[in-house]
Amino acid sequence: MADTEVDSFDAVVIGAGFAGLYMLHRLRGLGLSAVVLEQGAGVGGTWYWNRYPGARCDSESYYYCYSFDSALEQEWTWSERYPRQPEIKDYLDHVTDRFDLRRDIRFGTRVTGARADADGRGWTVDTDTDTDTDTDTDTAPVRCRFLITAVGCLSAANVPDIPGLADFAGRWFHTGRWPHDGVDVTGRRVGVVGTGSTGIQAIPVLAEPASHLTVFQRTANYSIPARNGPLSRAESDAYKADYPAIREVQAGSTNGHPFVVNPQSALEPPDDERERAYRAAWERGGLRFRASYADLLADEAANETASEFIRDRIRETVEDPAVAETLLPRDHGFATKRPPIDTGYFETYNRDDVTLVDVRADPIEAVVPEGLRLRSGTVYELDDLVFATGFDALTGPLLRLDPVGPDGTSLRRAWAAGPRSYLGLAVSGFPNMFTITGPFSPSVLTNMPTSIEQHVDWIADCLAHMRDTGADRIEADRDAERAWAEHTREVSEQTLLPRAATSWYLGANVPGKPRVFMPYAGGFARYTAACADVARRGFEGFRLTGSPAAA
Ligand code: N01
Repeated sequence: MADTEVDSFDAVVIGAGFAGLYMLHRLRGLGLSAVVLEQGAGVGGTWYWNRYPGARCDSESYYYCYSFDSALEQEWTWSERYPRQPEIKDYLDHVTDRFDLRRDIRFGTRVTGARADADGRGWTVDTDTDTDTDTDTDTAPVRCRFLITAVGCLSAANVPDIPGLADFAGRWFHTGRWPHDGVDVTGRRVGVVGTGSTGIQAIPVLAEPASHLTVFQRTANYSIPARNGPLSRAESDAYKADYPAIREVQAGSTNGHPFVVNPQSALEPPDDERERAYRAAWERGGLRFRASYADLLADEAANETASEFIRDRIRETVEDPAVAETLLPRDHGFATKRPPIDTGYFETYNRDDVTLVDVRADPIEAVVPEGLRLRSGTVYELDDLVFATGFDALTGPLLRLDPVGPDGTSLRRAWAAGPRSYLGLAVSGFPNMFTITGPFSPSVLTNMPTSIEQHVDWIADCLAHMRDTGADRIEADRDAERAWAEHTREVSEQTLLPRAATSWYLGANVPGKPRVFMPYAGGFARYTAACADVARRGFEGFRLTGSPAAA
């Protein structure tokens, strides 16, 4: 295509994961023209890229899915309690075809920049083709009235800047960019750096074929058994019959999960009764453990009861007391960092061919051709090195796009001291731009599809309102944005969440990143009510203006 040809749309959506697909569906419903630009060769977003061994969702399958179409809910049947990556990808492919979305998605198209028009009424989006596809795609810029980012919160891989990586003689991988044709580690010496949700999922699976697995742990973590298993026909049918009630509980919840939190304090019941409650939650498994008591994330003493219960399970499971001791999390309370769930994680350390290395005590100093060298000089010889080191979360994916507002200010400059956003949906200085699950929205503290649907519906309602009122420019007010940032800070400080010093919620995992607690911790239902209120008041806190030409 000639460089001068520029396609123009009402909306450009960046990313074809859960968010981008549903956004496209809603835009079409409004009669707007739209295109989705997607770097990968297929749909899925997170579930396109994260193909590491053991990749599986920590939310249960019956609610880790869309709720917007009841026929879709009824026709799709999940095979396991927690869906594996390929099954979620299959589900999203099914949704894409069922709603005929594919024809408006440009795969293999990476957005390299976006510039607002001087009047703030449109955007020019620059693209490039990516090597991950052999599709011959358009690299000319694309024009649009509205720019909608659906880039996810955990898509910018964080590979630690360890000296010597380029000289490593073996293979190295980041879990979030796992090769699509898989990696055979049979008979090889594998090292895993990182014990977050990803590492905890991957470690037991990698330990099986590897000749030896060495885990480099900087921060010990809590984990609850997933208790995964096949979903029977009867269980699936029961969920399907119950969907209206399930969705109602999710809508009124703190985390977008269909769990009712026990309103009692963990400090109220006698010790033996609390122990029984924790044991029952441990046996049931999964993230629902957090719902055992109301104040687990609000009161340190309450939290310590759950933290110590889990430490006891680690002591009980891991046979070598010295290894168990190293695995005990002591520098943060349970669930103040995102709690992983697992299948056989702590049990893996009972294998003779698995070694745990405490890199808090003896930090990683360099990658050397034969493996990893610690500060003490000890070298661990490795054939494969796996970085399960997480992401530049929430702000990272948006800063990599680095849109530039009408006055020439880039997002990177606007957010130099940390992100600012109104409702997590829009940024002052960046008119006609919406950020699905942006910083200061509940996003990563919730079941993502639930938050995504709420955001997309809100944006669609906003665009319908603009259409109906003749507005063609919308921008968040700086004052409304400041007030929202202050509210976000206040609600987070009512919890223990900001106290976990190494948390990626705070940006602490990326050297030099400003320390700001980024997700909205006031609860999903409270957030939803705030967004609905803003809309009801005519999109209070936004400046909406009509086109001078149309006036
Ligand atoms: O990443 P993480 P993740 N040297 O940042 C360590 C979601 N998720 O990919 O804690 C040594 O949590 C780091 O140590 P520390 C979920 O929301 C969802 O595991 O910073 N170690 C930590 O142990 C999750 O929370 C599913 O001290 C280094 C680990 O690497 C989020 O993704 C499944 C290091 C990174 O843990 C991120 O999880 C999996 C260094 N230089 C993940 N740098 C679902 O089921 C980092 N670490 C939906």
